[in-house]
Amino acid sequence: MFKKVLIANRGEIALRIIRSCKELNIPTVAIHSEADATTLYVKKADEACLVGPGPVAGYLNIYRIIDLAKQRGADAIHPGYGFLAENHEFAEACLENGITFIGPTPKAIREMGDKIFARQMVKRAGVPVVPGIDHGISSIEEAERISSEIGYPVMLKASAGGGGRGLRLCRIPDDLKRTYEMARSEAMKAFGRDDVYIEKYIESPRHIEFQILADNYGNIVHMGERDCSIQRRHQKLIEVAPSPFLDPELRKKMGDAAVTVTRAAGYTNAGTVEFLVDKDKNFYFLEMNTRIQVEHTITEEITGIDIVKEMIKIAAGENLSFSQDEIQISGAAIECRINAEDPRNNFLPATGRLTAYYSPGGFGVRIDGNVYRGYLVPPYYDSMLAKLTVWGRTWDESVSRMARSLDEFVIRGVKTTIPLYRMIMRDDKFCRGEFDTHYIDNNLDALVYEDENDRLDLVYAIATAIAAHTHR
Ligand code: MV4
Repeated sequence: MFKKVLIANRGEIALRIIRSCKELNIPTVAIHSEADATTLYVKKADEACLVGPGPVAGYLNIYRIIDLAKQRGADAIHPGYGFLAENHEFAEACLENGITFIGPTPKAIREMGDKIFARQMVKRAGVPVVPGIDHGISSIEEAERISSEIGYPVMLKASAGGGGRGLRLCRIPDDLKRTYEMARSEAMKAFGRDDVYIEKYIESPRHIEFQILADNYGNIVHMGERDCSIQRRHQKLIEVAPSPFLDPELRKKMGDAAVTVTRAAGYTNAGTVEFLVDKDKNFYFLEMNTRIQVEHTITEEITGIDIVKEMIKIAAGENLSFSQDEIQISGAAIECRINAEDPRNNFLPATGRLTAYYSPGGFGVRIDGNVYRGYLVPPYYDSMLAKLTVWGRTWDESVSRMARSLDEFVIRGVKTTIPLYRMIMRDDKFCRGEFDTHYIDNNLDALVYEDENDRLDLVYAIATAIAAHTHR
């Protein structure tokens, strides 16, 4: 096992990784910016070092991070999600410096980051992909010819994109004309590569992904699926497991397909195989994520398996300690991402100090966070304050438990997504498990609520006015 693990990340996922390391008796090194210096994960790690410069660049500074690992005697690095997690050059640099990267091989990261390559590979393995072309497009004429063959609407995608970046929906040939060059130059700016491809557009799909674990000896299991359809602008908000939309037969077929993809890719460690599922329950491979994901907690709750711990054990060269038959899906889990955002103002991110923070608890309730009363929400990072995950014996019990937990949750000082989620847990369509990727856009206006923070703002405004008019 490793002597020491450096965590190349911040916030809740850094704390999440520290917790698994503690249970494995592995000392940890946290890295942090100046803005993060006094936050919880830094205190909970055994050692901490400042990585400059600035609030973000340090977390992306490959050679500085590897240097710190060497200085502190860390023989492994966990990248978390975001930042360097899917950077194959970082994984490679770790290896070259004799440090184990806790994740897949650089080759797997690079290959899965190339969406055209992944599509070809998956198709060869016999797993369905969305109807489309399997090579890059080289001209607008070719794009038009292929789109009319596939049939509109189509989606223009950047090969280096993913997670919703570099996408263009084209309903008519004119859309393609207008966006083709723009899509290419945007892809070049964002990813340094401008190859694009085209797929048939799947209307109102569900986004269903399978969690995978694979050791270095060819043992591969899936841990069931997560339904991540409830999102806005490709930011997931609520995830559930298992998906209310899958029956046992489809679950088996998709789980087998996810394992097939993993095997064909020669993939190791933890990963996620994403699918789109259409109204007629056809499923199509979308992409493979080569990292631990934010929403991994719901899979842990329904399987009882600590995914981060498994990642560390696999990276240390251990065999998977369970087979597919030994993974039992039990009950249902829901995760709500508690974001500092105002859903009634276009999900505008909020910054400021948390003047009150009281997190829910009780049976089946789990909080993964890095905030507390007095925490200053900085403007530099994503707006997720905490993840609230609940488990219940049934879907209905987990919905009631999430509603109850959200009612207990108190956060004051910044606007959050909590009031919106309270409404969603009481929405008939959600409660019946009837939602697709358009749920938030289609229902936001109907999900009206009063934010207790607004009432408090009024109280403070009146108090300030009274104070200003009081003669001393
Ligand atoms: C699609 C699609 C419909 N048809 N591809 C968005 C995330 C990225 N991984 C791919 N995405 C989509 N690809 C075809 N051929 C619809 C989406 C999509 C979507 C997918 C999952 C979750 C939310 C979404 C929201 C809008 C579009």
